[in-house]
Amino acid sequence: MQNDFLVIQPEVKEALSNNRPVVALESTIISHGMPWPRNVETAISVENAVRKEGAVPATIAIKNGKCHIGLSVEEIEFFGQTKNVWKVSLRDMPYVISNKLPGATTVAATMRIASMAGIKIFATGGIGGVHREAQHTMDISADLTEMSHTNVAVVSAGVKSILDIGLTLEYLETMGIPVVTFGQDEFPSFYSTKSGFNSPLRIDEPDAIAELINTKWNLGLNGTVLIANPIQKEFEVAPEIIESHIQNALSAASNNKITGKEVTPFLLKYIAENSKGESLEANIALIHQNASLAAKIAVALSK
Ligand code: PSU
Ligand code: MN
Repeated sequence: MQNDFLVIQPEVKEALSNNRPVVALESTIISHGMPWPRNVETAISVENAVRKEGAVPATIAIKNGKCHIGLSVEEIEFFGQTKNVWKVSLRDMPYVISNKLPGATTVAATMRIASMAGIKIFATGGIGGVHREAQHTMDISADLTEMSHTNVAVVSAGVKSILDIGLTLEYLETMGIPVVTFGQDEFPSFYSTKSGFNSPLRIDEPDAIAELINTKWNLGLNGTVLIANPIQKEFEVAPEIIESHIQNALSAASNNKITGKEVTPFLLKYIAENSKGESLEANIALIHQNASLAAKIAVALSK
């Protein structure tokens, strides 16, 4: 696919033109989701987790007016260390690109750019969703609307309980997005395998997930399939512990009058800084898990 705004790394380009498996990865998590240097170490080792399963990683970010698909180690360092990198969701893309600003892409923007390049699957940690109190704030992530029409499957660790998990699942249903939990009945909540909500679907094999994705698109149904991959037990953080951090983070956000696109990064940073690194370790572990599962599904999709 030709697009003047895309710069595709040669290895990724070659894989795509030979129908070999490629997994897209986002950059907001690098610039806004984790502290340096763990963010850079994680971004690099997550790419290795994708390779280990036989797929090619394509970390996506915006620089010098172009959408970069596949970053060098130097570029990952740049996005990990530079202050004032934009957090780019869909609505920010035209401004950041036309002004040639550096931008780290959210799930929504990463999916869209991946789709422009012809990548079919994307791995992340947590997706955006319907925030708690959204009935008053209208704070619903553009990740959800993007998932309703862009044909890139998404692997995440479920939905963080900074969001309203029940409302997010309702919204996904409204948007016609199949939600599949890998290997268990309950929908996971990022730090925990539990959320109190049943998953709409459960599938235990990556090949069968690939089959579902292909069937959806072959039917002409546009949009993602959301694959929720539960955190491994050894990295789980008890829901009560996380809930108390979230309550504190929400009060701090309200006291500091945090609104709009700053809300999610503020909450994530607050929780990471106040949970003695426990949440950061969980975060890192599950991004690796998600990248491996996405790579297995990518391999199955390319058969
Ligand atoms: N949730 C997480 N970790 C993240 C994000 C969300 O657990 O890093 C990031 C992702 O890039 C996601 C974005 O796409 O935040 C959502 O931001 P917003 O809620 O402003 O749409
Ligand atoms: Mn928002």
